[in-house]
Amino acid sequence: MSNTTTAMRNELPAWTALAGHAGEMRGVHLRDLFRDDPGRAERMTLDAAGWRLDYAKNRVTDTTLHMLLDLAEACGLRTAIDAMFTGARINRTENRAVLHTALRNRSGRPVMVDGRDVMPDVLAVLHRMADFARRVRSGEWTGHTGKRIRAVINIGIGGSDLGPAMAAEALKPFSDRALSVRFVSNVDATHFAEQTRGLDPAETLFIVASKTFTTQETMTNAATARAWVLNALGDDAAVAKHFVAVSTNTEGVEAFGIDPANMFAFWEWVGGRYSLCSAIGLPLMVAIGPEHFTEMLEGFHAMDRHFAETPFARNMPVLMGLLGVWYQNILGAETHAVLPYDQSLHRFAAHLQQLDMESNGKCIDTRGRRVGYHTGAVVWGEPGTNGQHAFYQLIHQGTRLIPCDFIGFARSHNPLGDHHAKLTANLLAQTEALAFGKTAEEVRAEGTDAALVPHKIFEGNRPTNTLAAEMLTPRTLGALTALYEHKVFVQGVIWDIHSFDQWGVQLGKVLAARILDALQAEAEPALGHDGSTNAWIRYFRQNGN
Ligand code: G6Q
Repeated sequence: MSNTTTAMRNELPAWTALAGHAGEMRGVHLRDLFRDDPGRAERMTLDAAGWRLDYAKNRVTDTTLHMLLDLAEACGLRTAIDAMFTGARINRTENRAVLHTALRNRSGRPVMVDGRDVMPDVLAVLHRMADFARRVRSGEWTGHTGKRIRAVINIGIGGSDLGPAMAAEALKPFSDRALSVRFVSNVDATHFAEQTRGLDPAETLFIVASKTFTTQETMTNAATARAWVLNALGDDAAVAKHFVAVSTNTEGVEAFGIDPANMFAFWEWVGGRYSLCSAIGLPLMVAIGPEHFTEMLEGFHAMDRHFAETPFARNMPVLMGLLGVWYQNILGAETHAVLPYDQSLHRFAAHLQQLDMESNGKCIDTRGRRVGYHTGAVVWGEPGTNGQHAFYQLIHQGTRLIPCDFIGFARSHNPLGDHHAKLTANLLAQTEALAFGKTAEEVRAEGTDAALVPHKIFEGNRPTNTLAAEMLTPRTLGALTALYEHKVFVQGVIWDIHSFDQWGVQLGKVLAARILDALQAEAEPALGHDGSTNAWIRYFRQNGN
């Protein structure tokens, strides 16, 4: 991220002005804002890449928005956006460009990294992926014994799992139902055992997806998968027909025994959590077909263009990012809920958790200083209406401020009876109730017993964004995912942190090694951990299998 000043972000005049403005906004209720300003809803609604965002039900005035836009300017957001799109090495702690936008660049224009256009490579891999996906889907690609492939299992974790797993669920209506596309990520053998239960190895193809091809979980699951196939088929040559790889590490792929001819490449400038449009999307392409995958890329690209070209005051990712800063940094919120009113998006919050929390879960600014303010929010959510019967109580009447994004669609893929009207009615009713609440007078007017009145009051003034598109399609899913990617980028710039590294994840990858040795040692090992960890190692050694 670029740094325009040596002041820490919360010392910028634009930031301190917002903190002062928060005092003026205390006591201002969304009821007042809507009553005093009939044009508010219309003014605070905008359309981009097939999506409509209504941000009128936020605790902001035009003044608040101007001040947030001033903060964006003061933090150099325009320069930062341009730097990302033009291939500058903005991932400075890893000295890499950040170019997931090149993966879905449909403009025909080159994207240069170190003086070289990356687009020919990007398009060549997409072409190979499409050829492979067609062959698997048509039955031309068979297993070792000549049987048709009926199940495709992606083995990968984190960024090599969550994006395609989320999208494969979201786009089920577009998928070939004769082909089962599954995902194994956890090193817990139960995941592998359950996902392969009932499958015939002769009809199963594995995609081993790992940027580094060294990740413990993925390598363990891949070795187990290879043994599962070879035990059944009894011939090492079967690997060629039952395993393909997605990686940046050709040597690692070869060492595993997969022919590099069956490897789909991507590049160091694609971050794991931003890799859905790269070869990491292969299981999704196999599920929905190359044409639908291309439509998804077009949706991503449309939102990329909107983000890169639209003035900030009408820029959807910029506004959503700034509203998040307002709540997390100025009004004291700690979490952010994402609530899709669509069952197919049931893994969307999980994908966003990684995207947002891995990117912006940082406490050191770009100058190496401990920040004096909060950064990434805790992101969470479940599809409505299920959440309404669970945790919404706390959002309505709890003590915490929880900004929420409500996501809905005008049309359902399953227009059964009045299900969809009821689903939509619930979405709208929730945002209305959260904003406007119910006053003591209204509760009393219902004839409520005086002792119960306080319990039945809803304060309201609980902020929400409402996002809607006509239908959940590859295109709208692409645009929605890009919207959140760019929102996360905006916030990273405002917080002056490195959004594209993940040292905490890297730490996790090495931490377990020493304990694994102790757990597996034949003789009683000398334990050099703290007392608690040593005791647990002994417990698992004594009681485990
Ligand atoms: C994503 C992270 C992380 C990564 C996984 C898998 O941005 O870097 O979640 O995707 O750790 O890594 P590999 O793809 O290298 O196996």
